[in-house]
Amino acid sequence: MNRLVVVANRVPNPRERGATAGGLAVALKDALSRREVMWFGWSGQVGEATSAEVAEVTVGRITYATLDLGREDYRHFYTGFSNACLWPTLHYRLGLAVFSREDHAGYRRVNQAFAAALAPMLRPDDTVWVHDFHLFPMGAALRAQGCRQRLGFFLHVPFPPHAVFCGLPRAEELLVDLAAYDVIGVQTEDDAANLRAALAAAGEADAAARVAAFPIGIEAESFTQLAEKAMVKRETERFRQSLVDRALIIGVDRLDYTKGLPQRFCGYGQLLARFKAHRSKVTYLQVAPVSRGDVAQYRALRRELDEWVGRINGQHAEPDWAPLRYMTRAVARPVLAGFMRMARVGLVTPLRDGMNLVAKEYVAAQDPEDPGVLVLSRFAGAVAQLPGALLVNPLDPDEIAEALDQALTMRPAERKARWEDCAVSVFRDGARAWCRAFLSRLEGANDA
Ligand code: ADQ
Repeated sequence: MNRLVVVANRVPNPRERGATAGGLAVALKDALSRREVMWFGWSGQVGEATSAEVAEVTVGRITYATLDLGREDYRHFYTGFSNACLWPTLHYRLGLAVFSREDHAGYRRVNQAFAAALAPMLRPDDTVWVHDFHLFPMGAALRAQGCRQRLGFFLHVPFPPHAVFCGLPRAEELLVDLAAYDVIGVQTEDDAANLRAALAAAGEADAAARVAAFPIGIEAESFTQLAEKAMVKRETERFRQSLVDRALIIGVDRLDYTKGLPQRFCGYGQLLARFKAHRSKVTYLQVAPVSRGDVAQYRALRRELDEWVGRINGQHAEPDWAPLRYMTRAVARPVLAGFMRMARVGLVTPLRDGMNLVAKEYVAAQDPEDPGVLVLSRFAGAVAQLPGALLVNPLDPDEIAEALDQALTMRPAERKARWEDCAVSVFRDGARAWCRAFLSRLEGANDA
């Protein structure tokens, strides 16, 4: 089988495997176990200047090929254009986007540098799979280097309606860049329709035909096992004891403004204010490790959340009960899986989300005989695969409160039926199916 070259902004640390690995490494596990793979991208290190030499480490059949980013490139490419401009735009939040020509130039420069470093390493029959919004121009930059390999692209985040996207300065350039790929994958049919319309408007009607939705999944069976194993861990037992029979609501997110955390806290406050029977009977644990702390909006969000936590606990706590427990430290995945299994409610309310794998992980973590209820934002890509969830508009705190009340008081038979409706797709359309569907489209593409 020919080699697969995965290009992503961050390359995982070769030492982090198995239960500790997260994100893309889990999603790609099937491909990584079946064929020779080169994983190419940023090392996660920042130095004086972006490295001219690629560092290579080979573990088994996987080669990790990385570059360090220079301080200026990190600031303009990563923090600036990728995180402060593209991220909000793609999540429909044009008003939060901060554009500067320096950032934009840095973004293009790093994509060029990555392509120039990768091109000489490619074999003629490699399949190249580029991931996410940091690397829109990578395919076009590789083509400019003379690369004729199959090039696929997958966008992990939403693609907004054209009227939003074209508000971004130089948006059309990115669409022309995308046309260099043989397959352009997105998470949902809505994203696909939006991207097709944008490509057509940019005069790239041919490329519009190469857009398809490939909803990403999780490795559900392994997550269930992780959750089961966690039940006998000391951390789980300690946590269970601390709840003293109170129902648990759990939220697990990166600390990001797309995840709707202030709105969620507000909704929980409404539950305590309006449905008084739950007072002293429920505990909400929110785990939200700090991410992108060097972007101003993320620092502001952190302060806002600190205030919310103080307000809710201040207003509703009893001497022997704190309604909201909030952690900005990371919790290890194997421990988190157990917390999810213990939770009567999984609360997932992003304002926009490409997919949201936490929602699927919550379903996989449940005990099928006594499952909890998923309360899910209608604006998460995962909605299409989770028909048993209670859907909410995250901007309406009363709707969140009502859904929480419904979940907390739901009879076991309904909980089970709803969970089964969600479990079908979570277990069937997993990471492996996603990976295979994308690669078979890409590898079939040039053979046709
Ligand atoms: P994220 O925005 O990071 O991902 P999400 O899909 O919810 O969002 O999570 C990805 C992974 O990170 C999951 O395995 C999850 O368990 C883990 N994670 C999230 N919060 C965590 C926490 N507090 N502690 C430990 N682990 C945590 C982007 C897009 C999503 C898309 C994914 C995959 O924004 O829309 O679903 O990529 O394509």
